This record gives sequence, structure tokens and C-alpha cells, in this order.
Amino acid sequence: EHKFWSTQPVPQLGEGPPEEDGYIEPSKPADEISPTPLRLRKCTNYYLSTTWKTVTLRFVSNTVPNSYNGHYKFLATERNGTLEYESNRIKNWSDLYLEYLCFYAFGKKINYLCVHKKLRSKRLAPLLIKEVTRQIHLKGIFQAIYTAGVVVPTPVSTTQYQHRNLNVTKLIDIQFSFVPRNMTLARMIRLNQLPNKPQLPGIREMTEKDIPQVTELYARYMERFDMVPVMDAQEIKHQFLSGAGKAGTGDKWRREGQVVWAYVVEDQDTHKISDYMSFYSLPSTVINHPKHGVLEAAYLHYYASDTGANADEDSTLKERLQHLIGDALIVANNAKFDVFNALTMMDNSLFLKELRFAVGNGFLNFYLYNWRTAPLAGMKEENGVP
Ligand code: YNC
Ligand code: MG
Repeated sequence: EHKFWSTQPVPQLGEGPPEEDGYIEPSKPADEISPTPLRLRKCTNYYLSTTWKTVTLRFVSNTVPNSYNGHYKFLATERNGTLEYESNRIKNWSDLYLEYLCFYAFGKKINYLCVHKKLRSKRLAPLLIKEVTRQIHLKGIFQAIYTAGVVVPTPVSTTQYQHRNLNVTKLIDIQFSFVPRNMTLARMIRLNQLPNKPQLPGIREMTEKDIPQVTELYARYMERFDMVPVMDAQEIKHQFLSGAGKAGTGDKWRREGQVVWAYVVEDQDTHKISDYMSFYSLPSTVINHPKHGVLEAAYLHYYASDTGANADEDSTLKERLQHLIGDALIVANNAKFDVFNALTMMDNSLFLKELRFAVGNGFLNFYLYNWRTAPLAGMKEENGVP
């Protein structure tokens, strides 16, 4: 069934949980890893370049070259926001499609896999995956974590998208949302209305000075979960403070080109940071709409709270997170995002329903390469995970 994935060191479908966590194949000694890139081949009408090129990516803005639209569903990762090529490296986007395809690996994070529309279903994806695997092996890394909407062998966790309408009128206009029966547009707008500024006392934008405290709080809070990224201060800085935008003229909330938005709650007396929340901007193209070209979507990123996080019972934490993520909605709404997206993961079951998120139709599967472990427990709530 899975001609490619059945050959890879990943748990195969139906294998069941392992007796012990561990690698599937041992790490290869350096002299057993091929130093030569995989050969590219002729592909119907298109001749692929005979060489692979590594391109440098730069975090710049949300601007996406027009010609790229429609080829890639989305142009950014859960982590890094939108990227653009350095113009002195690559002159022409169409060269890029045909010569290099796209597969970007940053150290051990696999960010995107993308093949030009005209080259789909020609088994190029396995070639790209094998080549990036070779390159990563050369760096001495033999395990990877990645996510995809598609189901391949074998998810370690499956999450579902949830959407919170901000700009109701526009979302209905572009048919992202619908007015349910027994509801009117006016009532829907009213129900989704938000206060005009964040409500938690002491909430403010995160700055570089907050990095040590946020790093500690991150580590503490993430102990609640079974699989988490380990992040040092430098990684925290990258995840929370990358891609700062410019303050818009006149409107202090709107930030042209800002990718990550991060806020902390600081106690006014002790200056301790008790909470943080963040989201990132990842716009989508709206195809063939007379009025709207772009859907401005915000995606929930990391958050944490000290309030109630260590209690056996979740009710204190629940209340706190409802306020904290509620403030994220307010900030995003002020910044003119149209929709706020989140996944059924972490502690999200404690606030999704209360904050009027609706179940979406997309899924995001989490995968491990060359590592066996039991599937992760889903969200606590009964309707959390499909
Ligand atoms: C995918 N997204 O199942 P089988 S996510 C993994 N992730 O193989 P063809 C995928 N595998 O089932 P197409 C996959 N999509 O026969 C397809 N596959 O064993 C598998 N979309 O290849 C698929 N980006 O070339 C099948 O497919 C085989 O022409 C079919 O190309 C696929 O970034 C794709 O959604 C995704 O550009 C490139 O549809 C194309 O359809 C496309 O015939 C739009 O391939 C953009 C898009 C995917 C976003 C992502 C994470 C990728 C992770 C890849 C796996 C990394 C493994 C770890 C490597 C490091 C190891 C170490 C150490
Ligand atoms: Mg293909």
C-alpha cells in the first residue's frame, strides 16, 4: 500500500505499541553514509537539474511572490512563520520549482516538503525525503520529528484543527464559515465579539529581557505533556521573538510583516512572569474571490501558566487559560486577523469550547522517523481527539 513508507524505518501500520521505546535501525557509521546526492531523473516533460542546490532562507515578511501562490498550500511552518528566499541567491521562482523542488531542513526540523503542481504524483516526494535523510545522516542525526496533514505510517499523535472566527463577515463572504440554521449573521457577529483590549492584569508584550523567565516557565509547564520540544534560551528567543514587524501607522495593533506575537503576564510587585501566550501569523491565499485575496490566520503557538498548573485538579488552570488565550484572541482581533486556529493538543481542551472555537475539517498528524514509542494519549476531554 505504501510503496515508499513500507521501506522506511518507521513503525508500520497496525504494528501496535512497542514493548520498549527505541530506534528502529541503528545509527550508521559515517563511512556507511553515501557522500553523493541522489541522482535526479528526467520527469516526463520536465528535465530536472542534475544537481541539488541548498538555498538560504531568511525570515522576512509575509509577502509571498505571486507566482508561488497555488503551488503550495501554505508557506510557513508551525514554528517559523513565513519565509522568503534571499533574492541574490535565486533569481527566478520558476527555476526554483523545476530545478530544486523544495525541501528544507533546518538542522533536525523538517519544515516543508513541496513539489511543483505539474510534477505531482510522480514519486518525487520519496526522492526528496531520501535525499534530505541522507543529508541529515551526514550531520550525525538519525531521528526526526515531522507533521503532515496526510496519513502515512504511522502517526504518534493525531490532532484536529479548531477555528475561532474573528472577522465573521469576511469568513462568511469567502465561505470559510457558514451561518448555521437557527442563527442570523447579526447574532453570530455579536456572539463572537471581543473586548477591545487584553484583560489580564499585568499582560504585556514579551521582550528579550523576559527570555530567562520564559525559558524556565516553558520547561516547567511542558512537564505536563508526554512529548515536548526541549528548548534552551536561544531556541526560546527564536520561537517567541523572531520576525518582529513594524508598527503600523495609526493603528498600534496591526504590525506589517510580524510573524510571531508573544505576550507575558508580569506581577507588578515581584516582576515574576506567571504566564505567557503566543501565536504566529500564517496567511492563506483566497482563490478566485472578487473582494478578498488573503485570509489572515493566526495560529496558537506556545503558552504556559503557573496558575494551577501543578494542582491535581484542572479547574484553576482552566479558568486561567480561558483568560490567557482569551487575551490572545483579543490581540489577534485587534491586529486584524480574520481567524484564530488551534489544534486539539496540550491543554487546549480546557478552553477551546468556552472561547467559541469550532471543530475544523483538517487534521495534523505527528510522526517520528526511526523511533518507536507508544502513541501519545489524546486530550483529556472526551471529544478532544478523533
Ligand atoms: C507528506 N506530506 O504517502 P507511499 S508536510 C510524508 N509527508 O508514499 P509523490 C508524504 N509523506 O504512501 P506528490 C507526504 N505527501 O506510497 C506524500 N507523501 O509510501 C508520500 N503538496 O510521492 C506518499 N506539503 O511524489 C507516497 O507525491 C509518496 O507528488 C508519493 O508529492 C507530495 O512538510 C507533496 O502539502 C507533499 O507539494 C510534495 O503533494 C506534494 O503528491 C505537495 O507521488 C503541497 O510520498 C504542499 C504540502 C507537505 C507538508 C511537511 C513535512 C514533510 C515530512 C516528510 C518526511 C520526513 C521524514 C524524515 C526525514 C529525516 C530523517 C532523518 C534522520
Ligand atoms: Mg511527484
